[in-house]
Amino acid sequence: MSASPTSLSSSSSGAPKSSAASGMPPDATYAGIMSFMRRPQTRELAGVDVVVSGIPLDLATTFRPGSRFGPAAIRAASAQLSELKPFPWGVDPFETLKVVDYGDCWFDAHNPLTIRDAIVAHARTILASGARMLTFGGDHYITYPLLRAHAEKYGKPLSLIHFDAHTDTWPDEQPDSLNHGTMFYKAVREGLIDPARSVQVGIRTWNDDTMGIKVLSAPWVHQHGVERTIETILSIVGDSPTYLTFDIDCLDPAFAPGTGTPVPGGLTSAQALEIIRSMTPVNLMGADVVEVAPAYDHAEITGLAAAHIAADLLCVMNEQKLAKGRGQGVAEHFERSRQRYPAIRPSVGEPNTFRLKYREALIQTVQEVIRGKLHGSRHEVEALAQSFVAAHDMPSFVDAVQSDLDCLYLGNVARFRLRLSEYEDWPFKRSNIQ
Ligand SMILES: [Mn+2]
Repeated sequence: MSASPTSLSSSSSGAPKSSAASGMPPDATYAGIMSFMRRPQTRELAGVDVVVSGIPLDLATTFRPGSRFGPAAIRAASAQLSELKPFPWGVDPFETLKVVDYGDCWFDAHNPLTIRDAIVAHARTILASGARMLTFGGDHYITYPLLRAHAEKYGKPLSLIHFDAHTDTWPDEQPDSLNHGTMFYKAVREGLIDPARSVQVGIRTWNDDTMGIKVLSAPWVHQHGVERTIETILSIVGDSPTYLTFDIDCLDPAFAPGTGTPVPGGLTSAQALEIIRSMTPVNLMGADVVEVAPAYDHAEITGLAAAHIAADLLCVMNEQKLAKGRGQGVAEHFERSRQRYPAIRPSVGEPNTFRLKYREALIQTVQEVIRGKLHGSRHEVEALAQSFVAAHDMPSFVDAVQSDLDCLYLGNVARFRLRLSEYEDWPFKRSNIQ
C-alpha cells in the first residue's frame, strides 16, 4: 500500500518533514522522524489551530506502569495515517486545520509534588496561543491538570465526555495525590466539570458513587448500539464547552491490550471510531488520549487504535473549522456532513417530532396488523417494513421498523412496548445543539 508523493501537497525533496503546518508531507510510511501524523515539530504557535503534545507520566498508575512510552507509540503508529486522506472524511484536514507537534511536556519525575503544576503550566502556555490541545498520555492523571488549565481558559464548569472502563471518581481527599483513579472526583469537587452535563462511556468496573455523572456502561452500549450512544452523549453535553478524554482501556483488551488496567467486555475499535466521528456537533475545547502502555502491546494494536482515535478527533476539529468558515451552526453543518458521509449515523439530528411521528405511524400499522393484515411470516414483516418507510417517507428508519416489527413477529410484545416508550422519551433534541 503506498501513495504517490505527487498526490500530496508538499514537496517531494526527501526532506524529513514539511516545514509548513499545512499539506501532507512526502515521507515514506516507515521513514522519517515520528511526529504525530508528520506534523511539523515546533513550539512556534502563531496561527496554529491545534497543538499536539505528549505528557509521558506514569507515576500515578495503580497497576501496570509504562504509559510514559504512550506518546511515542501513538506518534509511531500515526505514520500510516499521514499517507492517505483519512477515512471516511475524504479530505486532507491539514489543508485547513493548522496542526503542529509541540513535543512532550517536561516535568521532574523525581519531585512528584511539582508534576501537577508543571502540566498546568505546559497547558497554560499552549492555550494562551488560542490553539486547542490534543494531548497524549501518559496515565489518566494528566487529565486533571489539563482540566484545570482548560477551565481557567474557557470557564468552569466544563462538560466532560469520558471514554473509559473506569469512572475514575473514587474518593480521594488528598489534594496532592498522584492517582489515576480519582481525577474526576477531584474535578467535580473543584467545580471543574459539571456532572449533570457530563457522560462516561464504556464503564465496566464498580464504583458506589459516580458523583452524579451519567454513565453509559459498556453493556449499555452493547445493548443499545452506537447510534443511541451518540444521541445520548450529544443530548447530555448539548452546546456547553466540553473536554473529551479517551482512556484507551475503554476498548476491549482484544483491541487495546497495551494498557495499564485492562478490563474485558469493552468497546470495539469500530464502535469507538463511529462514536468519535459523530462528535462534530460538540462544542469541543480540547481532548486527550491516554493510558497507552506499549510494553504490553502486541503488533502495535493499541498504538494504532489510539492514533486512529486521535486522527479522527483532528478530523472532527477540522469539520468544525470548515463549518465555522461557512458561517454554519453545528446543526446545519451536521446535516451537510450526514449527506456527505453516509457512515455517519443516518438518524442522528432528527428532531423529537420525527420520532413521535414515527411512533404514531407505527402504532397505526400495528393496529392494522392486529386486524389481520399480517399472518406471521417473516416475508410479510419485511414487506410491511418496506411499505411503511415508503408510505411515511422515512427511508433512514428501515432498520428501526424492521427491528420493531420483528419484536412482534417473534411474539415479544413486552419488548415492542418498551421500544414504543423509548420513542416517546427520546432524549435527543435538535435545539440542544444549536
Ligand atoms: Mn481506565
